Amino acid sequence: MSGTAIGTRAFGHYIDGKWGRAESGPTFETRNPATGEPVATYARGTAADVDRAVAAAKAAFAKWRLVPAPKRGEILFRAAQLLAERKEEFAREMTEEMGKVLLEARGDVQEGIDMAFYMGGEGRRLFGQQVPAELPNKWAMAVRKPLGVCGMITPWNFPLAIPTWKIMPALVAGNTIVFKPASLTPLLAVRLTQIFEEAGLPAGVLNLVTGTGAEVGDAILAHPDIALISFTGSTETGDHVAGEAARTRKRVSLELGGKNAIIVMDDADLDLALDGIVWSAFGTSGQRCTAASRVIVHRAVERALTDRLAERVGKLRLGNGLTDGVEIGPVISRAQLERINSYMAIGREEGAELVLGGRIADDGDLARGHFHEPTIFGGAKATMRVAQEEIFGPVTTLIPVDSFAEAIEVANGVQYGLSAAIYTADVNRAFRAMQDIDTGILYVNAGTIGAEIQLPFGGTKATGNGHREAGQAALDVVTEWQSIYVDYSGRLQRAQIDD
Ligand code: UN1
Repeated sequence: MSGTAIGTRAFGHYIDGKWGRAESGPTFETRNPATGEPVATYARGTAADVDRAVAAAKAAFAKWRLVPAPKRGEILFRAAQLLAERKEEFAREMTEEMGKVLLEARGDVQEGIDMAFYMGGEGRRLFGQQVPAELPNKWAMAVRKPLGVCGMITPWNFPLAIPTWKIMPALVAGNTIVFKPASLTPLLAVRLTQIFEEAGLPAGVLNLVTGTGAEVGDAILAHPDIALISFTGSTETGDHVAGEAARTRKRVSLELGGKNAIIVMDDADLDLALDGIVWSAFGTSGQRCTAASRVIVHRAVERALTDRLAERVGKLRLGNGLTDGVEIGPVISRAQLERINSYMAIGREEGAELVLGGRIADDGDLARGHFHEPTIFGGAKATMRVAQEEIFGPVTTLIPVDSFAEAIEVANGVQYGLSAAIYTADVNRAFRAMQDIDTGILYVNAGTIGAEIQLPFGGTKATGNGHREAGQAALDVVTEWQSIYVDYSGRLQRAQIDD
């Protein structure tokens, strides 16, 4: 194991440009999900800490909103540069605390770097609208204005990337932030905050409060001085977030669950489809919102695909994500492991065929962590719970279909709408899938994961509430439009009435 300081690292909140001491109050600890070893200790925040953080953010907003956007963008560029310099170090820390294999932890940090550079560039764009006025000697335009204090509540599966999706657009647009990371993985949130401090972000613009959802999260949801909540997590918690935030009429942006499908048609390149399924279903141990937890397969290729998939997945190596050659890391916690494993009995009782896996993996060193065998259910019906519910683990369910039309119907027949994919060599089918699949993200001849930050990220139906992160769409979440009319005619001109 790297880092002799493991278990001795302790971090307080970061409020108004100052780091508190973790030891000055109650704390909580994180543990490496691969080994059970302690990783770090954090201050366990309260509503009083949230109050202080919001007050700091509110005071800082008065100045930050007036800093020219290109200057705000320069701070993001510096943060991007610093993240790039520490990419390897941060990736290792992420693997220690969250468990994803190092290759993927590097990808998570890279996604944060990409977002920082992209939104840094927005400092010199932040396009508004300028349109012709209907009256002479009159100017008409709309500009983006920041909202104020934003409450950012982030999940454990992308400890760096998802915080950057929320924080970078908010900052470049002139907002200030109270940031609450998942209590299972605050380390990269601490690192990101330290990076901003080093990059010269003024005190109070970004405040970090660690702790539980019930204490810190709920205090953020209830605070009257917070204008926006951006939350990524389960649909169940998302419903709670939206309900609580409605009491103080906050804007709410939600990124919630998925039950993403890969369709494999009878004309697909099976080798390519297998690569996409293995990567999308079992990468990050299936703990991505975008994970392929369903494979909708044309009956003509069902047998071949099932057999070849089982052969490939059976060879995947489980273990500590810092060990060379390991392809599947642990899942995040004991509770999650048990939840995933409970679906094994659910699937079997419903009559799905257990093609591979199905057990908690506890041979040798694996017993120290939270490992689940990569699992494939085959021959499933689209209505079964294993074909409908988000499992968030290394489990995928194969559903045979007889036609393209049925494949589309099954793909759309779940409550979620985040990501979907189709493997086909037929350009007409590909375009019909683009037209008829009801998801926020769609892939043709690629798996369901791997969204790039310059396009909108998010989904339809129970996956969210209509907002998008990333790309230009992220700016719509963190800004308010102000339409401005300037009449330089020197006389009263009445819209809709005068010529
Ligand atoms: C998530 O799972 O919440 O497209 C985010 C992807 C990554 C982001 C996933 N770029 O899989």
